Amino acid sequence: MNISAETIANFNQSSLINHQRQFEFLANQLEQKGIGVETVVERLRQFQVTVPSWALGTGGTRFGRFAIGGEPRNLSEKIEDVGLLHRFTGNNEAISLHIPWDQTNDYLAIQQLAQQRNIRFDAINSNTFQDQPRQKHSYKFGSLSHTQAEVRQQAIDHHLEVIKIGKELGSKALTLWLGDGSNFPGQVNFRKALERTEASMQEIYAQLPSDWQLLIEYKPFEPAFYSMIIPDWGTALMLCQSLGEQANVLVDLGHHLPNTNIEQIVARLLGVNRLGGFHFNDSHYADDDLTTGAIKPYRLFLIFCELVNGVTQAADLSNGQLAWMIDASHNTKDPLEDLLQATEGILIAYAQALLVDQSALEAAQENNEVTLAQEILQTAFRTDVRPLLAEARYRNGAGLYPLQLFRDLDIRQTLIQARGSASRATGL
Ligand SMILES: [Mn+2]
Repeated sequence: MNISAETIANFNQSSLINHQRQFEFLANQLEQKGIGVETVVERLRQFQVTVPSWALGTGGTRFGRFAIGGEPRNLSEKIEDVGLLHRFTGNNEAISLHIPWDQTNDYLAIQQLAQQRNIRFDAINSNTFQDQPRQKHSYKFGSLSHTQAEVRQQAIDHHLEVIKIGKELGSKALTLWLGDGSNFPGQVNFRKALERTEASMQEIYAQLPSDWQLLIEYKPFEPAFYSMIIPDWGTALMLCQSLGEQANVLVDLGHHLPNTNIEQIVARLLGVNRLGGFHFNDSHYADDDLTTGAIKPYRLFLIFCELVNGVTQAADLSNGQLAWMIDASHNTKDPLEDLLQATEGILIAYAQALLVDQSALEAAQENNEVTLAQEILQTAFRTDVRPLLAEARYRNGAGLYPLQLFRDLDIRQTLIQARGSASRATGL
């Protein structure tokens, strides 16, 4: 499905006067405080959030799955769906693939389709947390950390295959997340398991193209419930430092124990120049995979404050330094609507962080003005920045209000008519 520029312009026209009134009111208020609104809007126009191929269909839990209908049946349809999201938001220009879920026999055709839709390929993901049909060795007891060399070799070979596919598509990063771990004390030798993992990763890293990054993800528990091979950012950082400069840590917001200070982790990784990027989602308990910004928007804002403060002086987060990806799963909402909301949630946090008076905050910190520091942050956080986002989208030729546009055009019903009500996307 391709939505024309004219359709979007017509939709925008109906809300334009109202939007302009809101934008001008906010812009005046911010300008009076000395905030350069044009710069903020420009940053928002440039910022791109990658959509994971596995979030385009409904997810499920181990208890069940409720299909929504019209889900993409193959990789081409996934590219089309991301193209649609990008048309609506102007902020979703890339897709992150997952191998083998997205395996296909004609990557050239896929690349051409992506070009037509103005979509590029972000980090590509491997999968050694489940066995695949016709696979010789099982990953039941681990992959890169497995006790047996032939299982480790199979997992290494899989990663090299993923790199090869990524090269064909123009990806520039491999994301590595391992489900390896143990469920009971005594099951694995912690030290030896990590040594084996490191040795396996070295073989993968040796084959990484020179302009690629290896993004290493960590997670405290699940699927293993006693120990995970890379449970925390410290272990991920150790591995990155041992591998080389192209290895960086990927922070998945849901991969922390409750109340972990994620913004401080982000600052630490920035400080040693090993922050590779993000998997955005939100959580209340653990790896809940909920919509970004739905549960703890203040935490998301504080993370963006560290990024704006730490990445560059110009606070430009779209310079290709970091990978920005959503990693979520939608069990009860329309997956495309959910991705629109997630993208909005991320952009809101970024916009609010751009409103923070950095020099006043620094002065408050230097002078131990605790109350003032809190006021500075909360003043930015409590600003309704949505007119800035709408303005950025409008200038990009995208929808002023993407979710409303999605609903007005009855996109889900159109997708169901084209793909059927029983279509099921590959993935989680
Ligand atoms: Mn993730």
